[in-house]
Amino acid sequence: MPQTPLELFGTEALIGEEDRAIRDTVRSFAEKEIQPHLADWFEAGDVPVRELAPELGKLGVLGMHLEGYGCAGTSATAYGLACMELEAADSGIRSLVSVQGSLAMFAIWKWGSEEQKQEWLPKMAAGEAIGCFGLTEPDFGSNPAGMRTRARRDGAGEGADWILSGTKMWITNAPVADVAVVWAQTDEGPDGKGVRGFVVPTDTPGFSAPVIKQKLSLRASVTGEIVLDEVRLPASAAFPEVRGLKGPLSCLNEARFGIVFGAVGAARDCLESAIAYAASREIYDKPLSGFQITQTKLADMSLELGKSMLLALQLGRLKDEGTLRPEQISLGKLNNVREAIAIARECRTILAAAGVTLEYPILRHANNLESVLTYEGTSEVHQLIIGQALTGESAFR
Ligand code: TGC
Ligand code: FAD
Repeated sequence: MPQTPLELFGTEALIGEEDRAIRDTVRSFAEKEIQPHLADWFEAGDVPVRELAPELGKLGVLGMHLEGYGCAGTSATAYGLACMELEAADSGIRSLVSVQGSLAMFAIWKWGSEEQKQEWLPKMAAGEAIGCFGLTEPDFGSNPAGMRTRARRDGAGEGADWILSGTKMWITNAPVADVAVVWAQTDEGPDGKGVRGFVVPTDTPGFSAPVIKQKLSLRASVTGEIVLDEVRLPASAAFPEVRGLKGPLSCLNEARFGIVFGAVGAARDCLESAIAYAASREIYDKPLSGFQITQTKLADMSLELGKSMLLALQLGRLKDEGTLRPEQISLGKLNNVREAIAIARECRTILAAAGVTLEYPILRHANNLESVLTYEGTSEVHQLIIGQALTGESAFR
């Protein structure tokens, strides 16, 4: 009886009963409610975020690893496994959940005032309000310290309104969001030290979020700009305490952790599809799966997939213990996305021509993974974070 790649590694035994039950529920939802629509959503370059979000809210995955305010308070590993199942469907769906739970909700949960938490978190957990997270700008992606978006006080004193102006770029869900967490430079410090976060309702005058069209990757996800044209906000819109880049970077830790697991899901789906295809495809009167070259490819890919899974579970264990460090998350994101994209491309060769259509998920995953390789810190940025941890020297500048 053929084994699945992860069975070979016996990783199932490393997952606790409760985490496994959550994982199975998410897998079943993804298979029934998401998978059947993906080819159409991807082809259309659109996804019905407004309809999907309340369903994901009922499933309990929006902000699932946060405590209180309507969030489920699961383990970090359970959150990772949920990301794995969602990304086995499509990276765009995992992105929706990452951006909502780990970026927009986490930012408010970790850094927001009690008033901001009460106002936004319960409806975001339910999927009734959609959030986005604006850090990247047209000229500043890897180096957010250079951001040009400005927040200035209109008048003197802590009670004065804020005025925001600038442009954010490549922002997942911005065109459909109800609330944007926007990071902006203030005059409270130089070189990124004065960066502050703002909770911006998207119906505030001066806020607009045009859609970015013609993406060839992450097509089942809505991406937009955020244009802030003298957006006036009350003093209470700012996160009260946090200053500097550690505000947004702390949120990225959460989303990057989800990607460590998510990439395994995309790779697993590719490999399972390739194994099934190779068994059913006959060449030279024999199943493709019976040829040595096919088996060598499958063996090497199953090895990398299993190693990625072990790495994800180890990082999950560290996060649940409360000891996970940012450079360890970088190891996971660098390895697991790099290997997932290699697996997706190799699987595509097994399907040959059939692999270039949307009938099979493989090239859709491969194309999506190009975005995953870039967002939440490019591979090069993660190499430099690891390099800095190893040497004590920053090679960023
Ligand atoms: P650096 O001088 O090293 O640090 C500035 C301040 O931040 C603190 N810090 C962190 N805090 C928490 N978590 C981390 N991972 C942190 N890394 C750094 C640091 O201690 C310092 O604090 P303080 O209090 O001393 O001021 O910063 P740098 O300017 O040299 O930046 C280097 C680097 C590489 C860390 C950073 O620029 C970086 O990560 N660049 C990549 C940008 C990025 O990943 N953007 C992602 C945007 S969001 C997105 O892509 C969403 S995609 C959709 C989806 O997720 O599905
Ligand atoms: P750049 O920073 O211009 O990098 C260009 C090249 O330079 C890369 O190869 C990079 O690795 C390399 N490089 C960078 N620094 C160094 C260095 N020090 N040394 C050597 N090489 C270096 N952002 C958000 O804020 N919110 C979102 O919701 C969001 N969603 C996204 C969705 C999609 C589909 C995509 C594609 C992106 C999204 N992003 C989002 C933006 C994403 O985080 C950025 O694209 C990413 O951080 C890289 O920035 P950049 O594209 O400007 O590349």
